[in-house]
Amino acid sequence: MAWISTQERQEGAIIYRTLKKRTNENVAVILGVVGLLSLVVGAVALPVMLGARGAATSNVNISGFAFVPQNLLIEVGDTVIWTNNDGTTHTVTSTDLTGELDSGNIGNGGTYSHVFNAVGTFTYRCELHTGMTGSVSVENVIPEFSSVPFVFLGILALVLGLMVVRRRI
Ligand SMILES: [Cu+2]
Repeated sequence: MAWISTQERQEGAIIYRTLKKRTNENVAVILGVVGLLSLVVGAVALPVMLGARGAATSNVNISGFAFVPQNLLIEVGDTVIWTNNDGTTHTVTSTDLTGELDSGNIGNGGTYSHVFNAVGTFTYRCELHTGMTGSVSVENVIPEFSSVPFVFLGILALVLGLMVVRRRI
């Protein structure tokens, strides 16, 4: 083992403390920057997420004694418009317990529209031609982009940064 003088030992301790302090300063700065950036992304993303998807409209064509498409998948708040393109009168009438759909008679060229505000599968048929059946499946709106992880990450990084600073860098 090499002999180390007291002076060298003190110098070594000072260098060590300085390096540690600099490292902590850098870590705090990086965490602070990550935190602020994440909060900015989160703040920008939130309104984008909320406004990204307005209610949509889907169409069902009543043609050739059939609902086309027969099974429709939509999201909550969407509107469905049935248009009767047959020469014959048809109806859009619920066959499930919800009774959600009750168009009455729809003549040639007539339409029936309905807004779906509940999640679930809604089955229906034409009361005049009961072999004509269809369904509308309504699912929850899936956010295309969530700001939640960014806000979470931002707060976490800022808190960690503050903890590093608090430890007297
Ligand atoms: Cu019919």
